[in-house]
Amino acid sequence: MQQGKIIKSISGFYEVHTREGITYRCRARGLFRALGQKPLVGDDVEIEITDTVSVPPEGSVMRILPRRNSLVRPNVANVDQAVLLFAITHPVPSYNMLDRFLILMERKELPAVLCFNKTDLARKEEIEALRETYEDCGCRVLFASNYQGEGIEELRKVLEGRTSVITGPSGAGKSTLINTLCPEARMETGELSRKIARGKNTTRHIELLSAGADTYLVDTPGFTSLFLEEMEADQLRYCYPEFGPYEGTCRFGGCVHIHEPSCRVREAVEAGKIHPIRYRNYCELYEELRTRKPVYRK
Ligand SMILES: Nc1nc2c(ncn2[C@@H]2O[C@H](COP(=O)(O)OP(=O)(O)OP(=O)(O)O)[C@@H](O)[C@H]2O)c(=O)[nH]1
Ligand SMILES: [Mg+2]
Ligand SMILES: [Zn+2]
Repeated sequence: MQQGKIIKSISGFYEVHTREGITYRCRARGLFRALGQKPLVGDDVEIEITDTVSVPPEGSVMRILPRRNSLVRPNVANVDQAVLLFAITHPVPSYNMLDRFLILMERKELPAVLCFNKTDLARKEEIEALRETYEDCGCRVLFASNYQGEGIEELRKVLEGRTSVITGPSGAGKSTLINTLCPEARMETGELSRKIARGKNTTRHIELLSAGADTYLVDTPGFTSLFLEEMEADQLRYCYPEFGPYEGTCRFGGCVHIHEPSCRVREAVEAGKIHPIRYRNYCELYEELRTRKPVYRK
């Protein structure tokens, strides 16, 4: 029996990558269906090797080890963190979208690393503006360039020994980054990738790419919009770690830091202790959540 990780699932077969770096083509043992279990990409599994001569070698998935978590989009198990990759420019990041992303990660309790790419195209002031806006956002902030290699070693350390989903808007450089970090990856980049992401990417296979021992990356198609689902407006404030020190100190209990008098959060914004862009996003998203039409489900 060998332990490995499911890195890909294609029409009834699972590709299982072992510690030795060998990928086995496996069938799941018939028992899973009876147990109501379905192996997922990212699952740690035990396999029995059945054929070492064929190319690729073959085996059977015998047991799924306990799952730590699983995401829906992308449908992957045992994800340790998300890397939110945004270009500093080309395309210019939307602050609003960036906050939505951080909020979603916070809600999923998935640790996030914020990485701004394309430092080679950016002016110093653009970099500093982003650094200042996000320095207290609760997650690590890195700057990188796929083209010049800046920040890539730092990123490698952050990714080492973990499974990370690389996410962010189209054109940020996610696939280029994965091609840089994973020797075997051949992700499509540039215009082509964008066309696919818009077209038939629904049939796209999710796969884990190996970036070293116990290190896996998942590429995702870029998104253009992001909705905050299933969230009450008055919960939003807990997704802004900068507000934390002031929470509970405002004049009114349950202060949502919008219009209430003697609000410590608003005072902190005015005193320059909370970044105004973050606060402005908070107000916009709060309004969006507050006025959202209820969703009726059948
Ligand atoms: N100047 C510069 N361009 C980059 C860098 N990284 C990627 N690019 C370019 O940016 C464009 C988009 O890169 P992709 O890797 O395809 O972006 P993506 O995030 O995978 O985009 P989608 O797949 O559409 O979501 C390509 O033309 C890349 O060559 C970088 O560090 N600097
Ligand atoms: Mg891509
Ligand atoms: Zn307040």
